[in-house]
Amino acid sequence: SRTRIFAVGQLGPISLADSKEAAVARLIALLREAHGRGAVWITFPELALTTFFPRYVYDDPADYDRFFEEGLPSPAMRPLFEVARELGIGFYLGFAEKVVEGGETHRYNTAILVERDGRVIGKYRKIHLPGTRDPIRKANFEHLEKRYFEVGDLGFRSFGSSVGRIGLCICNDRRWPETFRVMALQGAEVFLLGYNTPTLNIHHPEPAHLREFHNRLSLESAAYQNAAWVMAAAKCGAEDGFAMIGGSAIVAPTGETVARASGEDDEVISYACDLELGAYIRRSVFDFARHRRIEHYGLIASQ
Ligand code: CDT
Repeated sequence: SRTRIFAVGQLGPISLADSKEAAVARLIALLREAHGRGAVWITFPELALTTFFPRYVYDDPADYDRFFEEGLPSPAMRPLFEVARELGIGFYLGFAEKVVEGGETHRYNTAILVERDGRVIGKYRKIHLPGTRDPIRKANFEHLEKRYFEVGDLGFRSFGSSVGRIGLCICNDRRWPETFRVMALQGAEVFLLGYNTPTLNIHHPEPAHLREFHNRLSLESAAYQNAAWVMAAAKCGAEDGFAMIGGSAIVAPTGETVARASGEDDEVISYACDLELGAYIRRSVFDFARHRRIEHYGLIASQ
């Protein structure tokens, strides 16, 4: 059988004043609970070690470098790596990455895939960066991902693992169908993603229920249209008064949400996922090779 228990570790708020060590202790508690349920893999949120700092305006890297990690594992991540390897559970972790490449410093919104034996087997740097570079001063917070991060340079990839073929992306990527299709074309059977989604849309007024609905709609359509499992982990609740939606979910390749977080605090959800279900759908109704008509899709990649 190809049934494996996957878990999602939702995080409640992380305050600006909280240490990375405290965040990692919470991640380890979630990981232990997931392991206790028999999970082989756990998905954690985007930027899981700090508050969602792109809501704040900083000018000097010296003021925002403290949110970034250098090296893999970074010193802050090391205890998480150790416990995960000891328990034999793989994980997805989102964090702010600072790296010197070719003599230049780069900063990315990054996620990694860590195998059950502790090896880093995949890395993704966020491509769809929402928000602005400069403050727009429409609310009492900003969304400055374009200020702090470069567009990811690693593409949308999928990685072979001991539990199946995994594709990873981050938050805003889930709103774009191309994200998932490119990974599905590489055989991804499970998509992992973390998110931080402010309840209030700073660009235009939007009813709060639409934020939740669009999250769910994006996850369910990605799963259904690509015949893949989706694991989506929120960081949510009010971070120093700035509210973010919860709704962490596990979605089956049928498009059905099969597990859903109930609150806006630290919470594990899990499900026994049959990877053969997705494989069957990919051999039938969504057999890409037989049914896709790529000669009519050229425009998508040309503009
Ligand atoms: N973190 C992240 O990508 N959040 C965005 C907020 C969009 S509103 C500027 C999201 O798509 O959920």
